[in-house]
Amino acid sequence: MNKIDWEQLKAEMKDAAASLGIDKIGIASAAPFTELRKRLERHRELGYESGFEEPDLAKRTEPSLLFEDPKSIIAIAVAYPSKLQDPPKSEPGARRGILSRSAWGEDYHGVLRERLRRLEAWLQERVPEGRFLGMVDTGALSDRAVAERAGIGWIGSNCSIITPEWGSWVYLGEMITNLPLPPDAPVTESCGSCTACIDACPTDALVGPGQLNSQRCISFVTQTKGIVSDELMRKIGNRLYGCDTCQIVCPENKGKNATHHPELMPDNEKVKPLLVPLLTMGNRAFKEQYGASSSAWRGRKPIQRNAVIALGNFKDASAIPDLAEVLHGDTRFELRATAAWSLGRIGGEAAAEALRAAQLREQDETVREAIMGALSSLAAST
Ligand code: B12
Ligand code: SF4
Ligand code: SF4
Repeated sequence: MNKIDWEQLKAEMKDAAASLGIDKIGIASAAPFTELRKRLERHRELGYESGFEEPDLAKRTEPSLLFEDPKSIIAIAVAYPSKLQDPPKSEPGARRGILSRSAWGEDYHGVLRERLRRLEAWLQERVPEGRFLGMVDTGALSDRAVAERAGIGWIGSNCSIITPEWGSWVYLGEMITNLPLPPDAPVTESCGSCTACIDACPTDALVGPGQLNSQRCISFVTQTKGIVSDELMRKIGNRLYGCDTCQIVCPENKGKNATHHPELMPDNEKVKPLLVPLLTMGNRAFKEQYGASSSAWRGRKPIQRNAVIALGNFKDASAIPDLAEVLHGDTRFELRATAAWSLGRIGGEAAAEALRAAQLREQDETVREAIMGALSSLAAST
């Protein structure tokens, strides 16, 4: 590989990025992420992890543990849309939930892996001795830390990588390689004195600039499978998967709406669906409607539970019979308990009646508690 002009190859690769379906490429050195290691240790001590991260901190921060003799890391970003065209209205009797923008199009894991394969083939053609290890989200490395080092963008106070070109509406991926590509410099932009995301976070999950307590982050909560606390259920609003609040308020995202990747474009009815039909959706229908989206990775239960919560938060009495149906007939205790909460939140005599009827037949202790909690909150409000 001696005779190769690496600077030249890097420039050609960046020129080829758009033809490979990639919006930005940057190069990071493959040196250990020593500062990140300290941050990750502190993050764990404070109990701020979500549990979705790779648990082995050495693997997260030392590329040489993942790849023999790494020489550089190629970071990529692919931009995604942030706006719906003619979104359907959420109206009384026809309330709708919302999926976060990162789950709008085709599952980005597959899309970015395909982009990395194209990039690998492009490089292999020019350097047959090249070796590559690609990863997107589920790999051990911190995609954001790699992207920051590679000059893709800066780490915003909302934790997201913000690119000067596409804002934070970008997916990230990377490839470790034995090609000694010269590293890029980190971008020089920063958040300055802005604190809009920290101020807007509904649960104060952003405990400081670039520091998140995942356990309080609505995005995380929407992806859990159990029963959610009263406080967090109120704050979920109508979010069915993920949360975009700290990105929507970001001035760096103003006017940023990448619509040039057809497979990442949203289908309005899928990303802002009617809530009631979700309640009774079977596995097959779920796979048909959501199987191709990244929101499906935890199965249908979290999305259905969130639909139940959203109906409660809308306080739309027309949903009472549907929620009563869940409370009486759903086989999953988490769904029944959440339906009890939603009925309590909507209130009124019809909701109370459904709760009392369920109390007579419910056997599960957790659900019984939820029913009693809902009935006493109803009694307190009358
Ligand atoms: C676990 C995880 C989550 C968890 C925890 C998120 C978190 N902030 O820690 C939950 C489920 C909450 C989550 C939510 C989301 N996620 Co997520 N998630 C991940 C995952 C798998 C690991 C992240 C992780 O290790 N977190 C632990 C923290 C401590 O490390 P880190 O975030 O990687 O890096 C931080 C440190 O490097 C630190 N840092 C390092 N140096 C310095 C220096 C200074 C001065 C400061 C202040 C900070 C700092 O800041 C970085 C950014 O937070 C990554 C994929 C991956 N393999 O990296 C995707 C990833 C971070 N998620 C992503 C996305 C899109 C989201 C959501 C926007 C989805 C949504 N709409 O709901 C939200 C955003 C929530 C938020 N405000 O961060 C994208 C981010 C794209 C981008 N532009 O930044 C990633 C990279 C997936 C991908 N490949 O595209 N996610
Ligand atoms: S994703 Fe939502 S809950 Fe999480 S930090 Fe951002 S605004 Fe807060
Ligand atoms: S809202 Fe302001 S502080 Fe937060 S990430 Fe955007 S620019 Fe930075």
